[in-house]
Amino acid sequence: MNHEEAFVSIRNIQSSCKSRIQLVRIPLAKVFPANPEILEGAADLVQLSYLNEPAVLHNLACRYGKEEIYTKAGSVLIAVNPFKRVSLYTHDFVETYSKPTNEDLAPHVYSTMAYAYKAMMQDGVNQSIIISGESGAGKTETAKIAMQYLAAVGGGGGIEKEILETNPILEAFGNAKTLRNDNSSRFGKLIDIYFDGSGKICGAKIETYLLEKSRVVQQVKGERSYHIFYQLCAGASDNLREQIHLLPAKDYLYLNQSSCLFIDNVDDSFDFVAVQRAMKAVQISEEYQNKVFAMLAAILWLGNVTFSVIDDENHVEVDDNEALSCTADLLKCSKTRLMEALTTRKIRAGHEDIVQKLNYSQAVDSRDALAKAIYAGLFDWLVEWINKSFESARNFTDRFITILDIYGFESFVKNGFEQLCINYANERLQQYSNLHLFKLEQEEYTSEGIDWTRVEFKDNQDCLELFEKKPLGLISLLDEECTFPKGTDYTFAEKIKKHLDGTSCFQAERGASFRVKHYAGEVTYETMGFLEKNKDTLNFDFLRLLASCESPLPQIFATKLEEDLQQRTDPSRKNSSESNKLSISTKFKGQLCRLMQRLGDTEPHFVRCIKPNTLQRPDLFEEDLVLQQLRSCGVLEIVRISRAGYPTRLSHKNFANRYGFLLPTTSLLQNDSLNKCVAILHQFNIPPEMYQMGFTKIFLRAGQIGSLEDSRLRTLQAIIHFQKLYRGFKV
Ligand code: AOV
Ligand code: MG
Repeated sequence: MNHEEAFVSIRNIQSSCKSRIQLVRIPLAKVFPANPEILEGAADLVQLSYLNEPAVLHNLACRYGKEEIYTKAGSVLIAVNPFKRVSLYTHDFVETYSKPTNEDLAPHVYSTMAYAYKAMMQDGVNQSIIISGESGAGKTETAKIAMQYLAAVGGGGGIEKEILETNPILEAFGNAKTLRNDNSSRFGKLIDIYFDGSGKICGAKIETYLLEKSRVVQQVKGERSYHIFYQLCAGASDNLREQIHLLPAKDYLYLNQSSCLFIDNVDDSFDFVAVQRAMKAVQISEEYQNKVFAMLAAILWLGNVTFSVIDDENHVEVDDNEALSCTADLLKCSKTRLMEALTTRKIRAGHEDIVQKLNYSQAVDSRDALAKAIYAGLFDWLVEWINKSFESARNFTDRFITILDIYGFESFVKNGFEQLCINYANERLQQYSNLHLFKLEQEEYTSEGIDWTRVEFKDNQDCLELFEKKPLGLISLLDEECTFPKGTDYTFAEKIKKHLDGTSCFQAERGASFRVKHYAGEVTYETMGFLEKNKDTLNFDFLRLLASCESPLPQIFATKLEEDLQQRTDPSRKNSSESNKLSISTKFKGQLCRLMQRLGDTEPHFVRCIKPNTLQRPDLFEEDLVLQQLRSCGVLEIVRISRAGYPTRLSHKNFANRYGFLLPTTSLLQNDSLNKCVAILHQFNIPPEMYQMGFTKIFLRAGQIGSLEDSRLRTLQAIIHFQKLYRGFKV
């Protein structure tokens, strides 16, 4: 054997962990030490003697084969999607994890939640659960499991059931089948669950982020629109069907164009019953439910509205057919006004309105814009309603645990504005995790003068700057192009190529495409539709039309109308850049920024979901796919930092106060906190490699505080016992 090569017995990892031995010749540089068998399937990657990529993969694969889908990586919980029911969520599990115990319990979402709940109750610090991972990795399921745990330990008042019922509603209206995930979230969600002083759930508040509206009118082959449409078409009662002129899903253009009407193992009509039940649980009466369904039907009928060209300039009129009558009837608006709004546009010239006729493609776009606006309005209305129903109870407390579940990183063959926004949100979240897991940690060591070997991590600041930099970032340049009357998707592509080519993370591509190097992989975006989607202008006439309808939506549109009117008429805003309505991307940037600030006021817990295969199949662990995800979120680095780090830290004063009374009376003469700390460490034989003394704080390695706490508890119990005896003696 020469120096460069080694014969290695390769264990062919099967999901069951059974090994098959095979001899192969490979370069020495590619050989990594394996961990002793006793560490096979370790519950915390921190325990591994050898920390290398194959070892981590092997460990996760072993656990996955045993249906142990959760593994700790230091402070982060890794959850590998089982794509099948696993028996980890029974009542017994809730019991086990919610009881105080000294035992080391297996990693679980429940243990993360139990820790957060305890910290919130004991220390009064609000907590956040930040769930990340690619599309289909299991974020939404994890969020639901987390909510179910909280409902189990903090339930009893009944409100927890209502809170859980928000899930089927929001999933029906905000999730859809994509090529990556049969139940993909197309909006971001932050839910605060509020608790009273006794730890009981007393309310909730939901905030949603940028719903993918374009899906309502268009989907790529093999994907679907929002679940609720198919559920309605499949599950509506005969009575309702008649009331809202409903046809089967296959007869609506908005649903049949992607040649995908069903999802394997999903019964839409069964799910419709569940959604109706859930709506009832959050006090949406049957009457109102039917109004919501009527709006959905209106959207579907609107999609079937057709136009005929009437002159050489391609101008159109609306075909007066069933689709048009049904739409007008369901929206409760006049047919003539609807026809007018669909085929003309009023433009303000000086003090006069000029009516411009629309050509075929403009008319189709305006029809689709109306459908999208109604759907987005309906979604907002639902969220607002749900929030109102929890409002009164929430007022009595400011103690909460918040759970973040956004859309995961996406990369398709074709990626558009939606993917750009989704992936931008993921970059923000990635930076937030980095900040907490690496930056702040290391900064504290430095500022406290702790002897420390830095752990390098992949910073994604460059990529965020590519998006956010002013004036030459993607968002600013897009906004700028949107204000140019002659700006098109193509001129936008030219512009970003001119200004951004050569910057790291950006690469010009052929035609109107560009490529971004994201923390989770490279994605090529096509700029088609960027300007329209970013502007998101709804024809003013539509707003007025909708505000005049007698449907349940006018409330929302009336507010929008007012805002819009104000923006257009407020002279103080004229000619300033704010006079234009904020674009979608700029609004989203602001929302994400506020989200990060809100999370910043909480103690965060990170759950990283991993997708083991792209086929959404159980018992299939594709190593390359998993490895790429582990790399992108820096799992190895997280483990390194946890291993080298000192997770427990207390100020000298707190440490001295908490454990000082355990010292023999002679040492108590020390009145300086630092000296007391040193005396305590000596008294309890804590070896020097297990702690470091900072300028103001003492840093302890994992596990060290446990024995001190045990002694403290035992001594306190003895004191109480003694006091009782003493009192008994006196009486
Ligand atoms: P995501 O939220 O991360 O994707 P989901 O939570 O929707 O992914 O998970 C996708 C599918 O994986 C689910 O529909 C389940 O079938 C399965 N799954 C995930 N976690 C579990 C679990 N703990 N037990 C059983 N099955 C599970 V996206 O919303 O696309 O980013 O935008
Ligand atoms: Mg999801």
